Amino acid sequence: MTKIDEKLEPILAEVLRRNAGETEFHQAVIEVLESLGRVIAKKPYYADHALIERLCEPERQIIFRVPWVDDQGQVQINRGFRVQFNSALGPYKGGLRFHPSVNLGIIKFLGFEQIFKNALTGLPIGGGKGGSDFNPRGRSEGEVMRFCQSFMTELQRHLGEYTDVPAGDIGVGGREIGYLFGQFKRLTNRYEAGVLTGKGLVYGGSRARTEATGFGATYFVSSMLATKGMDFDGRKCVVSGSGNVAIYTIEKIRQFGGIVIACSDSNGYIVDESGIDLDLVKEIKEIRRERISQYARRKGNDTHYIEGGSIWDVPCDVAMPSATQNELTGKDARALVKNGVVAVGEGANMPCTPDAVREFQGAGVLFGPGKAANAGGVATSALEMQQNASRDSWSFEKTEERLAAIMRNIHDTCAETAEEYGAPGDYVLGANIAGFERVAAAMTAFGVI
Ligand code: NDP
Ligand code: 2IT
Repeated sequence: MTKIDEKLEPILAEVLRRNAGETEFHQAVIEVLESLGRVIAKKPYYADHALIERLCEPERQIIFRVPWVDDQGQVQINRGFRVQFNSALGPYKGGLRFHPSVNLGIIKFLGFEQIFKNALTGLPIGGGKGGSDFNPRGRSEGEVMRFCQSFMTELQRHLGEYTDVPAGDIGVGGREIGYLFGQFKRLTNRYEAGVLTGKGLVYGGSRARTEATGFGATYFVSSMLATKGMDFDGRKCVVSGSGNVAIYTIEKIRQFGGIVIACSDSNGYIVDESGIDLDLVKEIKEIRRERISQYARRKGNDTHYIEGGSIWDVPCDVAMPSATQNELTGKDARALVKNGVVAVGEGANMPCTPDAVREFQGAGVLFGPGKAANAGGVATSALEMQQNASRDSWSFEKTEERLAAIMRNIHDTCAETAEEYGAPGDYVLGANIAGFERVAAAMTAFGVI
């Protein structure tokens, strides 16, 4: 187990004490602090003026009531969150998650990760995250719309293209962004397109934003494979989830010649040895909003649906966890290693437990952490902001080219930083340190704020 540097121990103790019970937030902070020992050994001034303590404390945390009326006329109450974590590099930027599991600790872990991820993109965006414990599953169009309107009625006073720019995450896709933008525009009487990203193409969205996270994660893994003289061609891949990130990961892997044989949702997973039929997944998930079990029912014969169980028991060369945090445990990692996995790229945020990451790194498996591997989504959000600011709209090709270049750059920066700090091949360390150094340099310039 990596040890926290003794200078950082009291900082961690204070984070744990002050944010009691927020286990995912603790997990995210511990991972970053484990990497920072090497930075402050070389550049001790980054520990001055309580810089690291300030980095671990959000600049602002907003929690609000979201009342709305369901189709039966009953009043429902949810809780809304926005954690504006760090604005050293630009306006707070990060998604909104609507899922019943959402609580302050989860939003804080996501916001904290977002600081370093956004810094790695090299684009001018700070870190934030928000969401609600609202469960969109089984809700009608009208209920989702009324919820989004009520949520934005409060949130709008905290947003702005130079202040805070939300986007989607779990449970928030194009439909929800449309309702949120509509309500923002109505309440403020401003067509401020740069206040949200992930918008529809007809009202200021960017081409390739929908695809960006999955495409970007696949580019990142492709760069990792290339360092070992390997590529995706002919390789068996497993991608967990079947939402936005998973779908476009599957699409890009297929374009690169790989074969995705399994994907999942929170109920179970499907295995299709002949390669997942992506059009069918898109129809089931994006249009009909049904369960992934429908895939096996519709496809028949050679396809299996396994209720519960672990998708990581399916032997593969490349694994891309793209559903949610802590979905891949140490036991799952051991199964993957035993079955010969060569690369793991985190499409989701923190999907691998610390135990799992240790297993992969110990076994010499190429491991791309989420804050680097899945940064293509937020990077393309920043490109959407750029297009909005210049009232321009780029082609798909131009936008994807920019995305591919950004992902290559993130890969190389992580690899070079890991090398510079004496841990070649450790993308976790490389990502944490490279992200930190950018944010820390700006925070230092601003003095104590
Ligand atoms: P979606 O809502 O589109 O899809 C989420 C998928 O993950 C669904 O298949 C869902 O299954 C599954 N899932 C969600 N929660 C759980 C859970 N508790 N247990 C098991 N499966 C679960 O979300 P996205 O694809 O946008 O997000 C997936 C991950 O990628 C998240 O970690 C998100 O933070 C991260 N991410 C997203 C980005 C984006 O641009 N959208 C950018 C970078 C990272 P079910 O339908 O059964 O709930
Ligand atoms: O986790 C993430 O990076 C996202 N959900 C995307 C955030 C964004 O602002 O595009």
